[in-house]
Amino acid sequence: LDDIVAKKKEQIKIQKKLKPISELIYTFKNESRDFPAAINKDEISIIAEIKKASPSKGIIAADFNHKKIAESYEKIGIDAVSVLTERYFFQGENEYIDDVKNITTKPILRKDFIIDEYQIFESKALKADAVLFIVAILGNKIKKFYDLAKSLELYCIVEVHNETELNIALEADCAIIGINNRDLNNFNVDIKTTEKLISKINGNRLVVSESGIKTPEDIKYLRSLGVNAVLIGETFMRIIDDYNKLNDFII
Ligand code: IGP
Repeated sequence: LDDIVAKKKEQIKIQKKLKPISELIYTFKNESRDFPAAINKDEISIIAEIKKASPSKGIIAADFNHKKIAESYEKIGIDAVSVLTERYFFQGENEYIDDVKNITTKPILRKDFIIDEYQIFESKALKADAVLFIVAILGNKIKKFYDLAKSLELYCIVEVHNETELNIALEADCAIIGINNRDLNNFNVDIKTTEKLISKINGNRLVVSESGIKTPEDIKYLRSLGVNAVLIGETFMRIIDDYNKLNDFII
């Protein structure tokens, strides 16, 4: 995680010079798709991720084509799309958001490592509907970032991995909590992380279980815990050409 954050810092420095916030805001359009509504249904919702590579697995999808993946997702009827835009570790691109938004009717989550307020403006300019804030990176800055995103009509998933991080998210009064089953410092995945943390989430919040979801049974298990949505990346990337297999996950 430290490596990713360091690389991000470098990139943002350059981006800020290339495109200052004052320029970005001219491109803002108010066309936000309602992300919370998409994951607030009677049934469990599915957020399907577009992810070419990851630091733990290397290249996941050899013949990766973000548009084709978006088409497959649209066809099977997922509820929202998560688009990785981080370049150096996940091989994402900012431009994928607009491409995917033109294919799907669903809201789009920009999946990246947000460490600077600049990136919130950038996400809006890229037409994301929602962004991810990782408490392990932002700590108590969450509240400030959250308020800025809200003012730009961007929805936020606030990601936690343990109880300390969860308490920070709850104190900031975040409406959508993402429980990452993966520890970003050692990449260990344990889907039971969701079970451990969900009982501590109070109030009227939406809960997303993220990472390591491999089977329709995993989804049923998470549904039984009261999770509102699951975020699935790698598993879908590996079966993206097989509609029957993909369809098994739509429960
Ligand atoms: C998806 P998986 O195991 O289904 O591919 O995981 C998603 O949860 C994961 O990509 C993720 C992520 C993140 C990526 C969760 N939080 C933060 C980058 C940054």
